[in-house]
Amino acid sequence: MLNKIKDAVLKGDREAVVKFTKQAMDGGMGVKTVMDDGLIAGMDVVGQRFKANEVFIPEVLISAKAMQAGMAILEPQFVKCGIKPIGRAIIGTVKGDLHDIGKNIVGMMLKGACFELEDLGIDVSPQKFIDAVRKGDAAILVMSSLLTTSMGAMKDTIKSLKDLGLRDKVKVMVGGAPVTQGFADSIGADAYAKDAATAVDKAKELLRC
Ligand code: B1M
Repeated sequence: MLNKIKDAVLKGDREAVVKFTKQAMDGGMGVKTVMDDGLIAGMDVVGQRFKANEVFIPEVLISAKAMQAGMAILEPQFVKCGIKPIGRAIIGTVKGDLHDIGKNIVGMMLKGACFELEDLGIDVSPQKFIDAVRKGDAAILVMSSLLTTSMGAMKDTIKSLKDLGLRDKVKVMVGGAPVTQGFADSIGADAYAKDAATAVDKAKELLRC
């Protein structure tokens, strides 16, 4: 079944992704297994083919949409909370970067762990992050970057927070494929997470809950 999901993502066959994801869930397969070894595994292969110039942006987008349709089926399984959120988080993909699949997974899992989430979307400027921190009572700011060229925007956002005296108001977490612990340390982030599950653990650690 996992291979069928993976193959359907690869082909960008949205209907098949939905069908097989539902079948896997109905058959009692774990939500994390379906996500990691089915949907994300399929997207990984798309990534390898994209890198090797075997597929191009339109095919990647079609696969991404198919994958997200599968994620939408998993989401209710993640989001099973009580009434009181454990904290508020702001999330966004940084300026210059339009990748949102990983960011959405991180957001979905934070929601699943009972964080209240404000999703600022993609291509989020430092100013937009600052405005959101200023206006709300968010405990955590989560930035995602998939491009080496957009990682600098994380540094700019943290610097702006410092310059405006807002750095102590919020914990900052960063992640995304090119981001490393070393980079996170060098820009003064409070935490780095390599994947969505780790992001949830780190967010809870930062709030000590
Ligand atoms: Co883009 N792209 N892309 N792309 N794309 C990559 C990232 C790339 C690695 C492909 C490659 O060359 N091998 C490469 C970046 C190279 C680099 O800078 N290091 C690249 C490039 C170059 C580009 C363009 C420049 C291509 C072009 O136009 N010539 C362009 C840039 C556009 C822009 O952003 N300005 C571009 C465009 C696109 C599409 C629009 C076609 C599409 C995005 C669709 C969308 O997101 N809605 C796309 C895609 C899909 C990819 C690949 C194939 C897949 C990314 C993905 O969704 N992975 C990718 C190759 C690859 O990664 N293998 C590639 C699945 C996802 C679940 O993983 O996002 O890594 P990921 O998220 C993980 C972790 O990283 C982590 O948790 C997630 C789940 O566990 N994580 C966090 C993410 N954010 C986090 C935040 C946290 C913590 C963890 O905070 C605490």
